[in-house]
Amino acid sequence: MVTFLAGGTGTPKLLDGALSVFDPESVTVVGNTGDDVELGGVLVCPDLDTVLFYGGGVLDRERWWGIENDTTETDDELHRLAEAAGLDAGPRYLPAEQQVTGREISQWRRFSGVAEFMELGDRDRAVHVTRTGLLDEGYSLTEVTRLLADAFDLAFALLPMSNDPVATMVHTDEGTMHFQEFWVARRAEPTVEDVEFRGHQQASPTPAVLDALDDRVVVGPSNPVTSIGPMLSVWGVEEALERTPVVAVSPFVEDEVFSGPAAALMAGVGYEPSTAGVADAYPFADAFVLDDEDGTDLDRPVVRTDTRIDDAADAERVTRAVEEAFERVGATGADPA
Ligand code: FO1
Ligand code: CA
Repeated sequence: MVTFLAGGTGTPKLLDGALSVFDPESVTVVGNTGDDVELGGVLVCPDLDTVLFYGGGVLDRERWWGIENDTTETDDELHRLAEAAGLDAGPRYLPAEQQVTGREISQWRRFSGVAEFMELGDRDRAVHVTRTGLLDEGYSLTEVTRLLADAFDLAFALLPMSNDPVATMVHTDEGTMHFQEFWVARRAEPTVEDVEFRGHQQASPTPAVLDALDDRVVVGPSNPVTSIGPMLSVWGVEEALERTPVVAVSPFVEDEVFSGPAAALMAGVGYEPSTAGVADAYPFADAFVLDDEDGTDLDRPVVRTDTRIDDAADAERVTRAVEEAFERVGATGADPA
């Protein structure tokens, strides 16, 4: 059995190879939910959905979010209406009342649907409407995610990190904003001063997540701060990772990051934006997979390979390196249970 911690695009890209190296039935993916937003009355879970759509074979692989060839008729009409009515198209926060999920944290991640600032495709939106409807009926996010995984015929298990809401808030020189406002609306332009996982003290990992963290864990080449950080902020998760074999794949080649805002976010929270900083952020990791061209000296075992992932063959090569790293720390592929 093997568990992947996933957020953003890094780990989903690795899964593309992992699911041909590992038996999909032995794979569990734990998804970040710190990026989640309530937008236009529906709960959007970008990091769960990227894995859901990947596993269902419908992911837009150009953007690594949303559904391929999705139409945007509803989104287009929302923009037409807002413009015609003279309404501001920026992110519009809403008050905490009338929350989608009935929790206080909603006020930090809840946005109006007026000229929605994130594009939701029509099929994508159907997933959010179903998810939100089920949550309103009293299902947990874990149960809802399982039902959606069934609907998309996933061959592996997909779990949200928690049933409790956590909101990744970015403190910048232009004020504090939700991660999606920072990333989508502001294109990561404001200077990051700190990152906070609002609600994390009240959030707990689910029993299913704690179970999955008893197995070997792969931390994919996701952004350590906003993709993996929210999971680590939840009580008990780091402790569980201390106890189990963990291999992490660096999203950096020394101080060059493959994609996304990881460097600015790491610097903002006080980690060196580099492989050395990733190792500092993951004290529980027992071994690392680094790029061939990454000469970083670490205090833990390292397996090197070309870590750029552009296709399934690349992902398979990196997964083999992950397997080798597990062997290096004495964790075999056999299920000890
Ligand atoms: N990213 C964008 O850059 N622009 C968007 O309009 C946008 C919409 C969107 C809708 C649903 C979804 O699941 C993801 C979406 N993303 C969009 C991606 C998302 O902002 C990030 O890639 C993740 O949150 C990072 O992990
Ligand atoms: Ca460990």
